[in-house]
Amino acid sequence: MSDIDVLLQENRRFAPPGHFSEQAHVNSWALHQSAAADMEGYWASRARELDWFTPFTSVLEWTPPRAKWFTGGTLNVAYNCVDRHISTARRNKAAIIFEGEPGDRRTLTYWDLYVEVRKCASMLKSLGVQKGDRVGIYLPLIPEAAIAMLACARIGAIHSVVFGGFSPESLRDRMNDAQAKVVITADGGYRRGQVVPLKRNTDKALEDAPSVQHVIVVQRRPGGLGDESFADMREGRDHWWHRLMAHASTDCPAEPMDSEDVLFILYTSGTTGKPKGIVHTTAGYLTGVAATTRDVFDLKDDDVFWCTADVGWITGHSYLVYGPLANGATIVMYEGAPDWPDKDRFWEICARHGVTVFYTAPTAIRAFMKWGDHWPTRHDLSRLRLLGSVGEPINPEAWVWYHEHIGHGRCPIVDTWWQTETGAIVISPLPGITTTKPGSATKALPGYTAELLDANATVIPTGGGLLALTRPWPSMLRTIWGDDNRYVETYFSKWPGRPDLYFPGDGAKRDDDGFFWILGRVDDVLNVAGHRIGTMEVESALVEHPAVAEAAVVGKVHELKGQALAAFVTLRTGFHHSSELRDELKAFVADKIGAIARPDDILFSADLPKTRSGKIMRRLLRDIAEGRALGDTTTLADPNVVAGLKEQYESQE
Ligand code: 7RM
Repeated sequence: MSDIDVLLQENRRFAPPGHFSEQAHVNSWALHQSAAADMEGYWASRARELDWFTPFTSVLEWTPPRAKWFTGGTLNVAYNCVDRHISTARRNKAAIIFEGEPGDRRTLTYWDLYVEVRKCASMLKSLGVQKGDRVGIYLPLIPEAAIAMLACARIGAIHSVVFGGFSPESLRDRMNDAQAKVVITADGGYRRGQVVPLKRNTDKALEDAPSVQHVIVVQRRPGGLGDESFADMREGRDHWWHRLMAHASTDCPAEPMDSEDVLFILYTSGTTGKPKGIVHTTAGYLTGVAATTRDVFDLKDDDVFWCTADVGWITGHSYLVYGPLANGATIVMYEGAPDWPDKDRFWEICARHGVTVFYTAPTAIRAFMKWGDHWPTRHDLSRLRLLGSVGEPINPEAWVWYHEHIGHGRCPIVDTWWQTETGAIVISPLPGITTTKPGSATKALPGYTAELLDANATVIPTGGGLLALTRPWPSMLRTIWGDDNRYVETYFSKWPGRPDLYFPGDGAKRDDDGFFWILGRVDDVLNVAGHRIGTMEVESALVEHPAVAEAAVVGKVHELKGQALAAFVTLRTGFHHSSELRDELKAFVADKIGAIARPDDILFSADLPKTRSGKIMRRLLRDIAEGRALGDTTTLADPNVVAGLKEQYESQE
């Protein structure tokens, strides 16, 4: 396999503002240097920032591709996220500021959380849940989701959160794979003014999930004791959360867990086949997320941190719940959609709660750009001091828009690269020291070693190649639940004879400063006339055009070139498609990055097919561009989008 060609040049630079650097937790590169000199020593010291019941005796046992971190020690994740703050001034500090989509609000202090988590843990125990048992969590984004996760952690039960937007079939498959004993759900959740029927979905899922013995139902819909006809409670199996909690005891000590005990399983859909149950363990995971939350988001006691991700994704696990709470931070949690009831809901929330650190995804940023600058302008965003991005490569244009229109030129941006499998952020700026470049996730954080490799595992110092993590790290996945072979094959078999090299599946380029530019999944890389082109660069060029809000680029078979490019383009509000604009965009790309990347086809569309976590699904666009039947569409947020696109694409030719 040849290297990936590097096309796009981005020369803008953003040094950290002086006032930011002065107060930042990390304000020199010495941390990187000392961590590189003694990786294990570095992580041991970060692990010691946690509260341990018994100290660990060994830092790392590494028998590639298997790592054990901090063995010999015992600790509890819920204790670290809640109990340890109770004996400090944080006792009455807001832990969770919650806002429901309909506008209901609740604030839980650390003390409130302490009460709720212990009661929830007792409730689980009273239903027979024991250490090591699996508990499914299928809830809207409400405080009970965090409480349930922490309650599981408290008693050593393994949670598996399933995103509330998933279907009954997805829930069923995950509960069966995990052999869950209990499912925690709600009578409904709110999304764009509609009620998502979570309990009905659960009933449907459980028709064929015999391991589940009990269902706990949070009453989310208003109306006294809950609408039993809607929730349809099944005698003996189903229990209202509030009824059990009313009698649950706060007397429930945190279970001492071994460092390598499983904390949770989180399913992630691979490109093909059944979802993978990514397994994370206790001490390494918490060390990784606590340390990166503190350093990357520069969290201080007076910060209000809003990570917009749902708990159904790893971002919600690591940077909505575990990382911030381990740091004793105040978090904002919002249940609903960014455009409900209007397209400024996020900015209204930022202004109302005085959000200081805001972390969202490029897909959302591009939607804000598309909707227009006037939405954020209406609100007071002056408390914001730091912005973050995660989930996909962020196009330089979106980065600069975010910097200007949300950060008002004042807030550093941290573009954080990581995965469900890495557990915590791996490549990211540190906001007090890194001079950022729009579109680059910059460098590996202290304690991580990322390289670009070619097919023979030779290091590529500059240029394009395969991203690899060459040393183990504490929050790495430990296996795939029930399928250890798949763990080895998927992540540690890219370079034969080198089970020590982790392959994340992404391509990247490295510039002269050693900065990484993630180019996307290698499955998406294009090959045009022998040039390997990352989709990200062509998409970024398109998005630079003032008419374009979002673009997805795929390859289609071409007799001469091997592949030709097909681009799917969404326009910004106020722009209209025409054949002139199509020609203009083709010329624009050719001009920006070279004739090699000039798209053969451009299709204008109102929406792009995305996964439920907002990542563009190029595989289906390839099916369309190559005239094939559509592959699996079950993981899409809205399967209608892709069916509509197919029709449109075929009728234009
Ligand atoms: C956190 C998360 C992982 C994949 C990863 C990449 C892509 C995530 C960035 C990014 C470029 C980023 N976990 N990705 N963050 N690409 N820049 N800052 O998203 O398991 O759901 O996805 O997402 O391809 O491999 S995930």
